[in-house]
Amino acid sequence: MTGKTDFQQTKALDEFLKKEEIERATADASWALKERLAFTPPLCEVFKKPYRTLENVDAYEFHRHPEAKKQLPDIIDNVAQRVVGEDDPGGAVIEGHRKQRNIGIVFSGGPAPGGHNVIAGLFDALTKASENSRVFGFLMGPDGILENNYIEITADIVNAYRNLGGFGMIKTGRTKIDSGEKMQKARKTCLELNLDALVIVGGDDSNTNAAFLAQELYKDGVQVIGVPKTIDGDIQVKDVNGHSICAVSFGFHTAARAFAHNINNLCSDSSSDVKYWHICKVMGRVASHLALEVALQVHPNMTLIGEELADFVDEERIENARAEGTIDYTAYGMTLRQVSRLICDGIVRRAAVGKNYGVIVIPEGLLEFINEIQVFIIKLNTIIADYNATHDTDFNSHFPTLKDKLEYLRQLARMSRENQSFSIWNTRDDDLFNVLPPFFQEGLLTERDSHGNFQFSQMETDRVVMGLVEDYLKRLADRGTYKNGIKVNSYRRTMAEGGLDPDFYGPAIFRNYGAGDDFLLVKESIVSIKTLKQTLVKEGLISKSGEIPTPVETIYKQSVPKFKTQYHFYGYDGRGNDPTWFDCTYTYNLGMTAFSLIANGATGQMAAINNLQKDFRDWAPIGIPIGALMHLEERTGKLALVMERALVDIHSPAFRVFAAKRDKWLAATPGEDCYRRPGPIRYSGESEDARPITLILNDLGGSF
Ligand code: FBP
Repeated sequence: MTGKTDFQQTKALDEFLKKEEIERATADASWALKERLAFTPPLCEVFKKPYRTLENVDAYEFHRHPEAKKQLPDIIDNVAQRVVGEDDPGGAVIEGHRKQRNIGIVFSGGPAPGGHNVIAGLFDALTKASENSRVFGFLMGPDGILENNYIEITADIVNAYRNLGGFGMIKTGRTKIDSGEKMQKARKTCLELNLDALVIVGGDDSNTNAAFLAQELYKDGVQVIGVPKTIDGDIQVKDVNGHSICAVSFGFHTAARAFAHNINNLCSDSSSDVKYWHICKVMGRVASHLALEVALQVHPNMTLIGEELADFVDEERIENARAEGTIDYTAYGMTLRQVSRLICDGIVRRAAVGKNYGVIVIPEGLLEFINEIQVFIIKLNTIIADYNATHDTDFNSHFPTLKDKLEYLRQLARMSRENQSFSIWNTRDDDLFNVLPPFFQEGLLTERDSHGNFQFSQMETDRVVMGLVEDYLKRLADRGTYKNGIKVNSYRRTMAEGGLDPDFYGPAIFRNYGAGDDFLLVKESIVSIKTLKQTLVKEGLISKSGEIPTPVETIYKQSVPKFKTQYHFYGYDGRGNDPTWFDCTYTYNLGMTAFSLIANGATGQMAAINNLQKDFRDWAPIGIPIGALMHLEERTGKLALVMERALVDIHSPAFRVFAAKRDKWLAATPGEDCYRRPGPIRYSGESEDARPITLILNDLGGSF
């Protein structure tokens, strides 16, 4: 009790809150924020000149898909165009720069660190060239274009978001402009706003959209430029001869560094507390680029790379089939069971040297690379898409519970039995599907995104895999092969403290006693107190009615591993992180590149920076023809023309280095783990992490 009235107390608090120190300590704008806003990313050389032209790069060759030629006739012959800095390029180019323009910009898909700097780069370049030009930011992603919902981007708005993560300035969305009706709505908005150009900042699907919009708006004279965004890092462009034109999309480096920093913290905790296996699911809808980069940054004990699992060939099965004169198609690609065995092997090996803890990185898109699951995904994609195309309600609203969905699938299976021409879901599929755990079934039946993609981020990939791991570890424990190694000194001390001779019991209890190893392994036949006693009796160390000596029982109990896990998901946090120096600089120059392409009349091009894998001095802004990157892919159950995604190349130097080092990083040997501290994200200053390690390694080339 203070003896003061409520009124007096409130007044005193009000006075207290007015103190300058309190205002400063609790202000929304932190020092870190102020510093970030004040940072100016360096410019590529070409942007230091007053004007820019475009120079065709004939050295980059592309294979243009016949379907793309048909659907994108006005932009398909575009070639790669390098941006060149000019002091005095002549009238037309100067005019092109100074022209007063209206440019629209939109974010599409998941946020990726650096997006605001694309806007800043575009805004700065545009308003410097012609101060009355205007930039319109479409709100909530492509929906903003369809609904003509936008804000005019001013210097104050840009200045409030420089070098900051997220897409907060204009938000984002996943709507795809994929129908004639939506195209017309988009066209209407562009014409109403009198847009000269539209910049679409997005992933493979959004850049696909950019190409189709460029085609649609070609005759209206509205230029459309794409910008390669996605933390997944799967926009990597090479020409037909393997020349790297765009090494990675923006946002990848920051997300990977954010995940790496946090996962390294887990490595510290795990190797201090020595009782948990930390299971880290890392984003990346399909490709495992983020998982690979995290592995190179942190050296966790195990990292799965989906692309490698898909490439696996079970030689033994092939041989057996060959002997029988048949082909075993199931021998290609790893099964979920085999993946779980691989993880178990690492866990068992580490336990044997006293390390019953560790960190495992599992890529979010792993299941895409597991054959058996892939078949389900494709079939269910088609079933859901067909349902949505022919009914007035969507699949998930009509069948809200798992029971309803399973019943619908059962009906389809019955139909296939009665009518041979209907075969998308047969009774064998139904039987196999019903063996899966309910949460996994639920995951496979979750709503697809608006592009018809399976939403791996909603799927508990890690739990699916680790469920099998836990089951198998139990079996290995029963077989006596999964044991904690006991340090020789610790064994000797425990026995001596109990007044027992270690050498008397050692050979009976351990399979490697006296072999000179640092860790002793209890015999495989000893899997319980009962079997321990049977062994001691058999070896004549105690009588049938005798008691197991307490120190021996203590040692046995220490050898029984308790497998305890903690699950973590690294995705949205890294996606929203403030960008690294690499991404701040990359994106600011991307915005400038987009303007240079527009000022020189380009359309249907993706703004990119060549040589990202090299030192900043070598970075070279470039326009890449999007139409030339298209191929046919299954989407919502049909073949569609889309920009090709890049998967992890398991023959690349980055992957080969990882594969060569992973056994060391498993650290299934006595001694310290090999964890690497990548440190927190920086946005200024040079460091070895100034660009992704994957890019550094791939640039070194090498054939092995
Ligand atoms: P983009 O390809 O749109 O950049 O998004 C990538 C991603 O972050 C994936 O890694 C992840 O699978 C997905 O978005 C998550 O999507 P959502 O935002 O719909 O949860």
